Amino acid sequence: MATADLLLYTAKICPYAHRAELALAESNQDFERYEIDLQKKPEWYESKVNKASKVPVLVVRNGKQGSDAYLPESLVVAEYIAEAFASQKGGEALLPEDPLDKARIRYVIERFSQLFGPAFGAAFRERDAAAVPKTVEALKQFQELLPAEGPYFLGKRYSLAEVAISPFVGRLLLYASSGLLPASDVDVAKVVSEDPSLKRLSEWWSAVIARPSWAKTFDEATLLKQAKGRVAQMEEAAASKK
Ligand SMILES: N[C@@H](CCC(=O)N[C@@H](CS)C(=O)NCC(=O)O)C(=O)O
Repeated sequence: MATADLLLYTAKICPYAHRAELALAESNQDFERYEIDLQKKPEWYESKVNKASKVPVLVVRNGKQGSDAYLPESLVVAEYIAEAFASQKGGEALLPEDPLDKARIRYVIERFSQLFGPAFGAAFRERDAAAVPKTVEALKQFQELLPAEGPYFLGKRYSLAEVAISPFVGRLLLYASSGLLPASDVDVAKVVSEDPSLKRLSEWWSAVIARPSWAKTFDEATLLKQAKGRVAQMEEAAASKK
């Protein structure tokens, strides 16, 4: 497919939606962006766009037989973008051809979710201070999957692994350095950037955020504004339960 008419339902706060935006940026695809306010979703969103009522959803307009295709689920969307627009307009092919490399990438993404997801969810959404150091422990374990020769999971080649994982690491570091995680003795941002035990992860991280796709998609000001609103709401809910 040479070009496509694409619409993305997305939200800056959402790391899953960020995966889709990164994949589009890396593939140099233009698209129309529709920001969904997750605190006040439009009433038509669930019935017209996604029965699961989540972002992201990529709409591929005028696809087969002239109809629009609605693709939910961030990894489905990111893989579609990777395959449909591989290395077009000078963009990076996000999925390797080799089946073994492809399988490795998928495993790394799955393992990251297993290790990092519960700790991050407990720290940010459940406001559990004890989970903050667990996010660092998760990153340490996860770091072991990075090859010695980097900077990326596939060595010199940026791939779907970075697309899928970096949105979560970015949010952890931003929230930690902006006081949006529960108070903890562990300074997450400092540990990740300075602690020798996370040297390899830090090298990976520096390479990811140096890419134009990161600057293009990581809107820190909007993200912080949305995240602050979300934290206020979660803390209010937690206080009313006490
Ligand atoms: N498994 C989904 C998860 C997407 C997801 O959880 N999105 C959240 C925002 S980060 C959402 O839209 N939640 C609905 C809501 O907040 O009402 C994916 O990978 O796309």
